[in-house]
Order: sequence, then C-alpha cells, then structure tokens
Amino acid sequence: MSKLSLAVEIAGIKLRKPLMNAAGVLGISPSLLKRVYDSGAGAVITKSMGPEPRKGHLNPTFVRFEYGGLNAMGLPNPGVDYFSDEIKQIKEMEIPVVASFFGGSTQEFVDVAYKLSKAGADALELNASCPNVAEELGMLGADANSVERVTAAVKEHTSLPVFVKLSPNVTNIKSIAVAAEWGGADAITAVNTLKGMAIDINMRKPILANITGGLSGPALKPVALRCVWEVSQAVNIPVIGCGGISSWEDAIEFLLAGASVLEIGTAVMVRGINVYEEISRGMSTYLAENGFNKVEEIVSLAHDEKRQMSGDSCRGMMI
Ligand code: RRO
Repeated sequence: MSKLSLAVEIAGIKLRKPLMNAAGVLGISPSLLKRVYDSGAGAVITKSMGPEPRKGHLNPTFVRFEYGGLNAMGLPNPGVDYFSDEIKQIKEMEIPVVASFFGGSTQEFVDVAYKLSKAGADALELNASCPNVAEELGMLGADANSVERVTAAVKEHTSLPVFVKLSPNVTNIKSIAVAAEWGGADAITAVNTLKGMAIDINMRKPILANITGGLSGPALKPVALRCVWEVSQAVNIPVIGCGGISSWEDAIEFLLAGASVLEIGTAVMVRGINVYEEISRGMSTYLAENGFNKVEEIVSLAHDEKRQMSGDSCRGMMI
C-alpha cells in the first residue's frame, strides 16, 4: 500500500493538505471558507481584520486581465470585534483557521492579534504588505526595523504561531524576512500583490478608483517564485508560497523553490473552488510518479544543497 500523504505540519499545526486560500479571496463568510476546506484545502485564511470597521475604496476595485487581476479593495473589513464570532463559527466546523490582520500602529497590531487569539484562531497572519492603503497601514513591510518591532510586539501578546506576509514591492525581500524572523515570526508568507495600474484608453483615465492596485494571478507567479526562493535561503523558518499559483505544476514549482505550504487566491476566482481538489490530485500524482512519499521531501529541492543532501541528484539516474 502506498505511504503517499499530502499532510504537512507548519509551526506545530497539522494540515491534511498543504493548501490554503490567500487572505481576502472569498471574503470572510464562514460558509464560503467551509467550501474552500471541503474542496481540499488544509486550512482557511480570513480577510485581513483591523481594529475598526472599514469600508474600503470606491468602485471599481477590481480589474481582470487575461493574465491576472488588479485589486484595490482598500482593506474593507467589519472590524475585529464583529469578526471574532465568525472565527468561532469556523472553529465549530473543526476547520483550522488562520486569521489575517493589520493595524495602523504597533499597539493596534497587538490589540487585534490579542482579540483574534482569544476568538480561537489557530494561527495569525500579520499583513505587513497591503499595497493599496497609506503607508502606516499597508507598507509596514518595506521597513525591516518596523517589521521586527511589530512582529516582536505581537509575539509577546499571543501564544499562537504568527506568519508574517511580505510584499514583493521591496528592493531586498531577504532582509525583511530576516527581520521578521528576528522578531519571532514562525513562518514567512511570500508574497502579497505587486503594485500596478491600468488605464482606460477611451476614458483616458485610470480604471481603478484608487488609481493603483495589487497585481495577482499568473503575471505575478515568476516574481513570487523568486521571492520564495530568496526568502527560503535567508531564513530558518518555513515559507508559505503565495502569488499566481494556478495549477499543480505551479504548486510543485513553489515547493521546489522552498515553500512548505501554499496559498491559492486568484485561481479560485478564475477557475472556481474545485481548484484545491485539482491541485491536490496533481501534486499526489507527481509525488507518486517521482518516488516521493511526502510533500516535505521536495521542499527546496531545486536548491543545490538540498538536492545533494537528499540524494535527489541520483534519483533521475536510477530510473
Ligand atoms: O484589501 C486590499 O486592498 C488588499 C489587501 Br488587505 C492585501 O493584503 N493585498 C491586496 O492586494 N489587497
């Protein structure tokens, strides 16, 4: 009988599959997040929650292209107090839940993290990288000192694992990842969306009301893959891969680049919720056909050092 399993463990949390939804995709409704889980995810991630309700930006907030999407939602959320109940509902369904959160100051990050921990989340994803709001809310992740300070403060006030979600809109993502690790992060999520824009040539003005937005989907994938590669070389904590993963082949690439767990976002909107099931199936087939039993056996395997340690350079020769 095959010993093949897609189960993984990250920061002490056991996941039956290495897939989650990316924060914000499918919003916050417990019933939608349950559908993500039922379709083959190992855990679900909520929309980023802040200290107070926020309406977000005016429409249009999303532009779809052939190769991805641009969003400028502007952190719409009902506020952490309202959301605590929703987390309880997700937990009642016995679904592992990662609560994404943000703040406008270190104290706000700490307060929201504390409330989400009390509400029963299994882990927290600290959003240091929203590209669509003023710097103090979004681009905390561009400054290594701030990332370390906020991560350390949050870690002091929660016993939950904290994943720090980084931005690709920086010159040196490795230094930011190391700062998060020094602050006590349990994993790095690489990456959030890439800042971009689109112009309507008939109206002769930007399409998004916010003018700029975050690029996601296949166009982001090579950038995100490079970020995972660099971050996994720079830190000793797990990396969660995110950015344009649309197929099982993409998923395998991210694992080989150094991700241990993957988040899927835009592909769910484009291909439907069954994408988790399809990607899981393709990953299982790849592992079986190439003589692997577990996902962790291929994590970082595209890096020379890991390939030599695992003896994978010989694998092809024996077949
Ligand atoms: O709400 C948004 O505009 C948003 C967020 Br919080 C984020 O983290 N990434 C993104 O592309 N959009």
